[in-house]
Amino acid sequence: LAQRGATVWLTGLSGSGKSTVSVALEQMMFKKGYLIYRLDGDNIRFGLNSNLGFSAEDRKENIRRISEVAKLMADVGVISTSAFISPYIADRQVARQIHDKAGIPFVEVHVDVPLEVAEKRDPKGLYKKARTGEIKNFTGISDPYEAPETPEVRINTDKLSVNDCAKAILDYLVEKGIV
Ligand code: GGZ
Repeated sequence: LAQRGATVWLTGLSGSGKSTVSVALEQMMFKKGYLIYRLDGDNIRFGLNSNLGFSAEDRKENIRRISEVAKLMADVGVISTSAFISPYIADRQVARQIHDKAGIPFVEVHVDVPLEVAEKRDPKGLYKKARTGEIKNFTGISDPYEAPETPEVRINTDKLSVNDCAKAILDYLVEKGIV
């Protein structure tokens, strides 16, 4: 492989655009010949982490396992994107430490949109259910989201196009010599 592994860690509210941006980034980098793998709820929460829910404890374990998987991928040279709410600063800090210890680049990306915007999008109707109490402990409504203070990259999917958001991440990776 002519590339080295790295982890792009997207954090943000449900409906902020984490998965959408990581799909665009994946396509962009794949076209340039990079080996890149996307981690998201579809391939993690339905598989490896299917025994976990949304309590603080389960979210912590969710993030820890994902971090270890991303680290393993980077060990073999794969760049991975991880698109999970990861609402707690302490849990993201664990993710970063796992990478730091292994000498693997860890790029935290805050997918930053106001709650009102994410709630208005509500693609799966989950915010509506959270408001009525049908879903408990919903991030941003009845559960906390701790925004990163100093992420490597901050993107606002409300102001930039999906492609421009993905491009901003790629530009950062290039600028820092990560890819
Ligand atoms: C937040 C929830 C919840 C609760 C189900 N809180 O928009 P989605 O649907 O596709 O993304 C959300 C996803 C969050 O899973 P993560 O693994 O990213 O969360 S964490 O990092 O906090 O562990 C949402 C859906 O699962 N979902 N219940 N209570 N999101």
